[in-house]
Amino acid sequence: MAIVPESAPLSLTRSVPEFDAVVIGAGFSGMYMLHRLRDMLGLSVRVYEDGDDVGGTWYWNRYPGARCDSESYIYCYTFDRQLLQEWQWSERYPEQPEILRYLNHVADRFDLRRDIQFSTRVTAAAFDEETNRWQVRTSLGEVVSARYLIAAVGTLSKANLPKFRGLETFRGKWYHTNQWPQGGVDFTAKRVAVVGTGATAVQVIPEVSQQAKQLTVFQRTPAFCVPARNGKVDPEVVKARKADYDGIVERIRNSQFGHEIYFIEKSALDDSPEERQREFDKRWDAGGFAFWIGNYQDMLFNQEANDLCADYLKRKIRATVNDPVVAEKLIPKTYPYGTKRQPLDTNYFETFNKANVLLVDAADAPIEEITPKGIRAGGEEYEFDIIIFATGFDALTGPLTSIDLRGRAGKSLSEKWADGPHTYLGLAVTGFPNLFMITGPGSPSVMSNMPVSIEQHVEWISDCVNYMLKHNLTVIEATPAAEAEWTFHVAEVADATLMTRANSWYMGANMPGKPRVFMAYLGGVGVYRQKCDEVAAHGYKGFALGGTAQSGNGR
Ligand code: N01
Repeated sequence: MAIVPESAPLSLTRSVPEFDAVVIGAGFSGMYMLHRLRDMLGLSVRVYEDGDDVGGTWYWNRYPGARCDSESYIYCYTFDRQLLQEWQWSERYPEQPEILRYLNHVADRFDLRRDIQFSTRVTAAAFDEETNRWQVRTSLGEVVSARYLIAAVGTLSKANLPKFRGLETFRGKWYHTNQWPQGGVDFTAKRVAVVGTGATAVQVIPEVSQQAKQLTVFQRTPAFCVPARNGKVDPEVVKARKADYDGIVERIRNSQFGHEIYFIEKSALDDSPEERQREFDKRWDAGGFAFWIGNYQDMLFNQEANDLCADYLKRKIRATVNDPVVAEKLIPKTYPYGTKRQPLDTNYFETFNKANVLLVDAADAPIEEITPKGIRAGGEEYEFDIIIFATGFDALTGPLTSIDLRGRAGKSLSEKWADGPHTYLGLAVTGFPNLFMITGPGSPSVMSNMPVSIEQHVEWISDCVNYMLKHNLTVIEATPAAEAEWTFHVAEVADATLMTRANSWYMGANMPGKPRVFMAYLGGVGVYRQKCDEVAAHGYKGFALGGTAQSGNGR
């Protein structure tokens, strides 16, 4: 291991271990990236992972109720048909321990761990323009060099813990949902606060309310929830799906969002109120994302159509919550339906009927400070034994800019993205040659079923690396024109929708000072895949390729 002082400029650090590729992160994306590069291309790969085992998102997010909102039969790798046949999911929506077991199984099956260095964070990486290689520094002080640097860092991996005054004075225990203790937390006889009401809190709140003596929820913006309707899947359905995986994979890869869920191909305004009610009921009863991404096709484009969907959900809240004052507080009023990520719930609104649950409207009474005893909001002090921050993430860009990534001329990614992410296809960044991002900003990413987008990116990147090897090339970089055109396109597609109207994490609006930019590509998983394939088919159009293996220090 080459240990190099933190002060030594990375670009001047030579004589260090060399790899063909360094992959940052051993979640869904890093694991598959390793398999592709090592086992299919025969490259030397080092994966660095902050956690002490594989799993990424599913390693860290162990909070009570943690469960995936995509259906299990498609929330998995599809690259190995045998694996698809072998693995049995126990429920419609897989819960965190089960997904972690699955990822461990994959790590064993493909013997991945021997090339993953755990408990090691990549802290910095700099591109060396002389050798066309990345110099990578880790939290252990180790420096290695790699031709390719692949950020498999996840999109929701940098927790957002708001800077609440006085947190350090709190005498109880506090946790962020993203950094949940391995052994779990016992809420028995405890007074518990949950801050936040996003998709995570919606899973946490009903669970904690069952154990805690008293649960107080601090809500700044209410959520439009729909029922998950989790449960066992009919064995006949499981069998039919197993028999049809080729068809399923084809359909999800070419879909809008990576699910087998499709918009109703007409306007909500074209149906009579009775027909609309029937369509809404059907989706409400089906549970899951059907109400969100399987609704009328103009729901995310037309405010009038959107209002019809929103009104249906508001009626459901009023019908579920007994106290009309509480119900009104729980009804979203400040953003169009579906423009924040759809939370799926199991008894979320019902939870506010329980005698031990209190809702504090943090929009009217903002959290002022954390005190030794609890939380002061709206001039009142609430006392707690435990505070849970379900306050989300510095999404998409945060995990990347929190690494000191420096491209040509030592320019940092944070500087480059000061006014929002600029990328080509969400895969590459001008000025950062040989760097690839998996599900980066500007790709469908968080607006899709993640494993579908992850597999597409991993396969595209490994095909690209293979092309470089075959053509004896050592450097690939997005051209400024291609990057500018793509970044403009991502924005124009988002601007045509209502999605930009919410203060969502998709917009960076949850982080004070973060530029307000819609960060995912909304053109659809299928359309996007075609565009990426065309780029590859045209010799990586929009990229400048160069160098030779001789000039560039081996492969
Ligand atoms: O985070 P969020 P999340 N004072 O940002 C509130 C994925 N996920 O962890 O809306 C008071 O959505 C904030 O309020 P506001 C999924 O993609 C996946 O819940 O900003 N409140 C909000 O209510 C999801 O979208 C699964 O006004 C403050 C909450 O904290 C993403 O993770 C399951 C505050 C944060 O909500 C993030 O969800 C769960 C403050 N200072 C989650 N700061 C799966 O299915 C923030 N808040 C895989």
